This record gives sequence, structure tokens and C-alpha cells, in this order.
Amino acid sequence: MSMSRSPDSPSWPPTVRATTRLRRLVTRPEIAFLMEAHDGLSARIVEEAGFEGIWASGLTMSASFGVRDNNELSWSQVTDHVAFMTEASAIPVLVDGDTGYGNFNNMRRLVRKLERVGAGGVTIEDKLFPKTNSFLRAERQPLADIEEFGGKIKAGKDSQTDPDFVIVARVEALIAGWGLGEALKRAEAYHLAGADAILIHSRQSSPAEIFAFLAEWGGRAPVVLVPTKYWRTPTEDFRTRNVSVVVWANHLLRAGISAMQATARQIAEQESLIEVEPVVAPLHEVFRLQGDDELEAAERRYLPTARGPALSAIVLAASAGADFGGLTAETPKAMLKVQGRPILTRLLDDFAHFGCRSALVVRGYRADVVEVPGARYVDNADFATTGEAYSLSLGQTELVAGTLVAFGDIVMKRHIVQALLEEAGPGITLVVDSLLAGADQPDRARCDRADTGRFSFEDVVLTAIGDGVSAAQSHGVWIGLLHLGNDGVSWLMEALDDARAAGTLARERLSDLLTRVVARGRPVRVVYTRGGWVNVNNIADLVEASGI
Ligand code: SPV
Ligand code: MG
Repeated sequence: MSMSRSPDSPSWPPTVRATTRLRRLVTRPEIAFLMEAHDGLSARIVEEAGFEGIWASGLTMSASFGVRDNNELSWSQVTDHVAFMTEASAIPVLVDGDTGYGNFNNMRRLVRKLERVGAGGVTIEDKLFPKTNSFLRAERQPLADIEEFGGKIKAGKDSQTDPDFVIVARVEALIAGWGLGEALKRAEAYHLAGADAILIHSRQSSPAEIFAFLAEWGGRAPVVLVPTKYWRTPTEDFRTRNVSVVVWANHLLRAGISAMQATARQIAEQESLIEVEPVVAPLHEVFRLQGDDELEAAERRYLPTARGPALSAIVLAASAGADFGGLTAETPKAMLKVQGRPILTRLLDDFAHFGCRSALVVRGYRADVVEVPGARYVDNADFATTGEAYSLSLGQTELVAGTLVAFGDIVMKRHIVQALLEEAGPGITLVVDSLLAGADQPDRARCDRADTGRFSFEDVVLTAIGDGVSAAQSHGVWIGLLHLGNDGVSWLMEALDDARAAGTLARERLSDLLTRVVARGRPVRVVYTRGGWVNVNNIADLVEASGI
């Protein structure tokens, strides 16, 4: 995976080492929060949520493999796995090293390996290998010998090559029921052995024994807490007691389990994806999290066959077309011929000319006769009672960066597509015909500046579109063609979701969706054109189109 190499990752490349950054989190006066992650994907999600560090949890890494938190994953499987996490995120990772996977010698090898895979530090707990999770059969859990465990800490500290690598000693005396005195004795011994911080763990639902420990400990070394069981404790109570680090230890895995169980059950029951698809994370979000942007850019740089930007198309061709008399009784207007070729075929040929290799056509009226070379189809059975936005929503899983969205009834000169592609950015870019400024036509567009006809380096931005723009205010008419970049896909998906939530998806036009996008403050870009296209709505248009 190459996620972290994403050029748009705000914290990549990290200029300060992971070890140093983790050390700062542990030693600074303000509290720090580490969020659990168990693989590269969840590590990336933790970083994007704004956390400053990651807890690579032994419990959740094990569970994500379907095995128990009893050292059923080998230490090298853990360190391999951690490598994916450090690669996927730019924030430091504190690795749950269980008991160190053996004696002092295993600990030395662990520390060296973790340094090499880019971890910021490791926590080891004073139990025996193979360990058991602290919340299972806790009273029966044997503790390590204090001196032996101190030796393990010393060996770890002596073997680190980066002076900032953090070793946290975890005291399990409260978990095993040995009491506060034992916990303090052990914490002190591990502190003297060189531990950078003490993790004091508890399985009680009240923080009382933890607070008692903190009071006695008196800040001799930084303290790390894992409030999984005493989760009701207000964070302010940790802050006022000068806790250094709080670990939210397993909540992403648990959130994932709930969502996966519900989704699996639903698909099994319904034998269909219809209800699930709008609810689950869209595929483009998966690709974004994987850092596909970076790969695409690299392909353009290094692969001769991939130099042109990837292009696909979604063409909306569901409506019947009203003003054609008998002409559309058997043939939807997208299939009417202009100079011997169906409008749709011309359109897809124009797109193919610029490298479009995948086209999805949304059919509706007389879907049976809509068939053109190289297209794939999705059918809008409700075409008579729904509009453009609904048709688009049927193809929304295909909305990816580099998608052209077009009405199926436009005939245009190729240079319009070229102009659009040359200007297309990461957001939404659409073509507006400025010769129709002031015309009383649908899809009127208002922009932040009129078409001056002069070459300008500055972007023209859409300020309003559709019925909300009077003819007098309009700077032109949108021709029914737009390009989506990576952000543009998210913006349009967001608008579809908003329309769905408002209950108006069925009757909205694409211009209504774009109005929603603009209302959210997204900078929709406009490329002006001057004529050279026809939206075929009646026989006169059809005649005009043959001159294009
Ligand atoms: C982990 O997350 O694996 C931990 C914390 O070690 S606990 O599960 O509470 O032991
Ligand atoms: Mg653990």
C-alpha cells in the first residue's frame, strides 16, 4: 500500500521522527489521546479523524485476524502488520507488545524490529507468555517476576538505536487483584529500570483504584490509562490528574463489527444490495483511503499508456422527449439519428476520442432499443415519474474521478469536450454557453464573471444555476455536460444524499443538485463556450444538429 505517500496527506512527509513525536506526546504537560487501529486502513482513518497517535492494539489486531488475544499471532506477524499501519499513516504508532514475546532477548529483537518498521514505541505488560487479555479470567493471570520484568525493560532500552523510541511498562497488578501496594511497587521498579512511562490498567467500572494509584504515584513518570471498563469517567477527571496519555483501545474494531454484522444480516435476508448500497461507504471512498490518487498520478508519470487522464462517462438517456410528434414513438430521442448516426453514438464517439473507455448509459423510455457500441446500461424503470437526479443516482456507484456526466440528447463539436478536459480540475467543471446569456432557457447559469472572450488565467466559478437564476441575470446556459474530479465526486454524492434526505431526489434536475453543491460553498468551475452544440428537444433542434 502506498497510502501515506499521498501528496494531499497534510502530514506527509513527516519531518519529525515517529519516535520523537510519540515521546513528545508522552512527556508534554497536556493530555494526549491515542486511538486504536488494527490495520493500515483503520490507521489512516484514525489520522484523518485528527488523532495525534495510534494504539496498535494486540486485542484488535488479533481479532481482525479472527484469532484470540493469547499470542496466537506470532510476534513477526504483529510487526509485519504494524509496518502496514506505520506506512498508512503519518502519526506515531505505540505498539501493544504484550509481554515482549518471551524473555529479555525476545524483547531486544522486538525493539529493534519495531524501530525498523517505523513504530514510535512499544508497551510491554508484566504477565507471562502466552498472555491472556486483561478482561478474561483476570484473577487467574500470573504476573511476571518484578526483577525479571525490570531486566526486560533494561534490555529494551539498551537495544534501541533511536534515543526517542518509547518503552511503556504496563502494570497488571490491579488486573490480577494484587492491590494498590503491589501496583505502586511494580511501577516504581519499572520506572527505575528505565521505562519512559507507566501504563496502569484496571478492569473496574469505576476509576477509583486508578485515581488512588495516581494520587500515590504523584507524577514520578508519565502515566498512560486505558479506560475501556471505566468508560463513564469524564475526560476532565483524567486531565485534572495530569494523566499523560489516554488510550481509546478497541472502539474502531467494535464499530466495524457492529456495522459488518448488520450489513451481512441485511444482505442475507434481502438477497439484494438495493437498501444497503446507499448506506455503506461508497467505493470511491475506499479508493481514496487506499491512496489511489497517488498511484494514478504516478501511472501518468511512469506508464506511457496511462499519460492521458482516466476518463469514463455516465450519460442520462431515460426521458422520452416530448416535442417530436411521432418521431419518438418507437425511438427515444437519444437514438434519433443526426447525419446517419444516433445522437448517443455520436456523443460516446466524441468521448472515446479523448480516451473515454467506459460509458454507462441510464436508459428509461424504450430501453429495449437503446443500444450503442461499447456502452453498458442501467435502466430507470420509473423514468416517467422521475428526473435527471434520480437517473444519475442509479449510476452513482460508477462516479469516480474523471467521469463525464452528460445528457443523452446533446450534439456538440468535439472542441467543447477538449476545452472541458483541458480545464477540468479536482472539483466539478461544467460547460456554459455564453452566447445564451440572458436567454430564457432551462439550466441558466450565473457565474462570478461574464465571458469577456479574453484569455484569463483566473477560474470562472458558478454562483447559481437553474430556476433560481433569472434570464436577465444569466451569464449563459449549461449545455448538459460536466466533468467530475476526485472532490467533485464527493460533492455530487453529498448532493444526492441531501436530495434523498429532503425526499426530493425523484423530481430534482441535475441543476438542482449543482445548486446544492454551490450552496455548500463548493467552487464549481465553469468553462465558457460559444455555440457549437445543440440540445435536441424538438424537430427544429434535430435539423440544427445536423449542421454541428
Ligand atoms: C489491547 O488493546 O490489546 C490492550 C488493552 O492491551 S486491553 O485489551 O484492555 O488489555
Ligand atoms: Mg493487548
